[in-house]
Amino acid sequence: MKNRAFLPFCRPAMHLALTALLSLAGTGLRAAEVNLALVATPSTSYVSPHETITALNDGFTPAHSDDKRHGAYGNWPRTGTQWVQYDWSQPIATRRIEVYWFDDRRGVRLPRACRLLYWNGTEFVPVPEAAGLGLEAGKFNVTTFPEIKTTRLRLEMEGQEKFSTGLLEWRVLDSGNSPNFPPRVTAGPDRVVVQPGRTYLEGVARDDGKVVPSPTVRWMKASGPGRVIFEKDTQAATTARFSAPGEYVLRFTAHDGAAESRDTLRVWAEPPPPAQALEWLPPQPYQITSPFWRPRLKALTLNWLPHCIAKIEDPATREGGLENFVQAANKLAGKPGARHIGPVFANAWVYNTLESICLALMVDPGNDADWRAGQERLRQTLEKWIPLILAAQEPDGYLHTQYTIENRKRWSNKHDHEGYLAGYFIGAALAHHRLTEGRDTRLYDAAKKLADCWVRHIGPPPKRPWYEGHQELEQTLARFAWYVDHVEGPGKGRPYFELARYLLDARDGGEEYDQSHVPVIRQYEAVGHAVRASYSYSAMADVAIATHDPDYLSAVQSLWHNLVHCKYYVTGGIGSGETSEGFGKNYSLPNASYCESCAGCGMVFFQHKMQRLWHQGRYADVMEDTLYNAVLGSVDLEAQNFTYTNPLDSSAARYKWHGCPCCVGNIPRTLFLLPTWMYTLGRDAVYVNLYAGSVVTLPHVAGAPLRLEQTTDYPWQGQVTLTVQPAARRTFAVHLRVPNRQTSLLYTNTPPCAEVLRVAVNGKPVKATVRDGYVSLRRAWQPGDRVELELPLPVQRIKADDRIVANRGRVALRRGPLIYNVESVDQNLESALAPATPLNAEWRPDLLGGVVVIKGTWANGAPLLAIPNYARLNRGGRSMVWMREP
Ligand code: FUB
Ligand code: ZN
Repeated sequence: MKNRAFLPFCRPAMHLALTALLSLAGTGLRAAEVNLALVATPSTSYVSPHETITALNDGFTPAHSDDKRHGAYGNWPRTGTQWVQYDWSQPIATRRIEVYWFDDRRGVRLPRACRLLYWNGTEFVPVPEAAGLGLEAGKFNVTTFPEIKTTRLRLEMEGQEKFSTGLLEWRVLDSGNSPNFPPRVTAGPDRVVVQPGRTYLEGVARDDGKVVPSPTVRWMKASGPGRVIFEKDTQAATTARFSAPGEYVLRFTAHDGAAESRDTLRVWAEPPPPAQALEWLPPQPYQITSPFWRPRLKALTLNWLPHCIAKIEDPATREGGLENFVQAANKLAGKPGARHIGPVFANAWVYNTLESICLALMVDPGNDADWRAGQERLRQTLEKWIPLILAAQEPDGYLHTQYTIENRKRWSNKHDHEGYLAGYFIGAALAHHRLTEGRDTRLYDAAKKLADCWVRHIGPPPKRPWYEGHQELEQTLARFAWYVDHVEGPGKGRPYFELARYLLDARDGGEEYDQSHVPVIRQYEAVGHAVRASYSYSAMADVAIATHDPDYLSAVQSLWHNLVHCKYYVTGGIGSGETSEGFGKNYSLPNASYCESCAGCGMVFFQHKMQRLWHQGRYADVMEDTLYNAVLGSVDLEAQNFTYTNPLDSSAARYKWHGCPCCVGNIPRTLFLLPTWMYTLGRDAVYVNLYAGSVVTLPHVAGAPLRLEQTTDYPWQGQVTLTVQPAARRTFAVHLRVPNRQTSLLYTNTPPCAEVLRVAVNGKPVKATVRDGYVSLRRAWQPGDRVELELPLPVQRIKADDRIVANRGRVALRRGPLIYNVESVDQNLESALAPATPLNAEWRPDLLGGVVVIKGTWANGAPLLAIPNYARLNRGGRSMVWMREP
């Protein structure tokens, strides 16, 4: 029936006779034509999370039906009838529309029928005598009809059986009787500018082209403490500098000869960071005594890594593993029959697991015999894997098993993860070199050979200009450059850093999806795929650390602000999943969130570097939240199962494996790097960013190694003892982080908590002044000096910014760094929690391996029990962060 209803509207595309009118360069439009779609508001029955409705009327002229350079509208995986619609603020008059269908030859195909409807003031009715309604790929399908006047047009499309539909562009041409529309203007995202740098302004003014063909634009200062110096205030794309620090509002105005529109953006002009960034602590042996972390790391060693190893070693694993290296080596040896298994990035879990093994072997398990035996098994794996992996490396250093097996043309498809895999390999090699204290150079040498291969080939002409679709090599090369300098002497790592920077600087003219839509230094809003974004921002922070380039400083600071203050989940997770595995708009944070585990890892890397750059605790605040919730919660308590996504409201159990196992090795490598996250180093200073019972030796503080022993039951209890063990008496500063539990402006906690209850040295209380999130103790330290610290751990109620629609009328709970969940196995989740109800923390050794729970009473009088978010969904049922308030 449905099909028949469509038939009258679906005729072969009409070929319009070309008029003598000139074409507007690149658009296919003729000079006198006005595309009213540009000033319409688009909507739809459904848009795929990884597509966008705004692609419909962005004025782009696609080159073919899968040309997604400017995004696409698609309704995958929905099938059947779907619609897209334009709304205008005043009635328009039209006789013609032009439609460019989207067809990716996969889930989205050309429709089998379409029809055009208009709003007659009461309802949508078919546009009479519509001729055309073509369904052809690779062109604008023109439909003409006697003039209609309306405020809304709707295009319905009927998909082919099993397939979804989509459009790249939909134009609506003015018949000459439409009114003039004022321009639609967008000033751009709010941002930070690090002084004395500039900000890149990219205002957008879209007009119907009436009165004058294009509007005149102007930038001006609306408010702010100093002068604003625009490079050219009459250009939409220009730059601005600021004479004094503070908050500014800039106004962008467009005038089309008759009507004017305006939009504003905010700029925070901030002072530059300290001249010297803090150093990182590379992987190295450590003891973990923390009652909280010890069982976690042990379970990863005894359960999770062996499980990953078994999957990777099993040639039947459909996602691919070690077998790909065997096959690539066969190919290199000229043996026939090699074939590649799994996605193009199938080497990733091998390398991440290899790195995790190396890191797991750096943990001193004390006298735990089981743990030691587990490490011994990991060591054997390492010895088995290394020769197999190295045999797959091509003679010139290139390493990517699918490329070798299939003789693919290198650096020809940015989505093939060549750099992503190279980066993960180099990271694993660095960890292995640290594990063996430089004695075994097999992987290190191979990593250099691989990096050198990239350095030889990739770069500005005469090398090959290139950027990678999935950033990872960028941040690893920056780390590797530092490490090579450290191992081989200053300057030896320089080419690797330069390549890292080049790979970032080369991004432009691509898509938001992989953060290549504009040059990275002009990116101020977190967009696209969240893992790629976090790796990209992390690598940008590396460049900022090494160069203090003002554009890089402004960009990373702006991205941090946008991420943390507009797109950040209270668990420290990122990526709502509203775009392909990526971000939605500001404040769009549905609780059925994506929050991929790899994106949590990327957040930790990014925050760590921002802390090194700015020496401020707020970055460690975010890092701690992400580590204790988003990342730690991605494996279950026994480390038998993991989860790819980390929604804040879910009934989905964790699982053993995934069709895209990118996170399986990334999670443990991030957790095993705990000492790296805990400490950052100044020349005569150490920053204590995290608290965990452990013994770690820092290679140099005030010119000599420094052993730090933390004794604490944090995060269950707030007392921390830090025993400082320099080899001999030395003067340096110990900066102790005082956590601020509400660094993100999206969330407000009651009671607030950003203080320290007590600081003492050798039993003597000292005055604790908190600056930039740290209490600083500078003195001549003797071996055995003891610092005591007491952090408050109140139960806090969290309210979300009202712009987060999903959490209106809801409340969440926190204690210390831990966010809490309520679970259906303990109570009815439809109940509400009244604002004044007392809440208490209680240690429950019998529950979930031993946790502090939060207890209270629901509004209906039933008992409330909340457990830490990381321990969620270990007992089945549903688990959620945000509870209803009455
Ligand atoms: O592309 C490699 C990884 O696969 C990404 O980081 C994940 O989001 C998944 O798409
Ligand atoms: Zn992942």
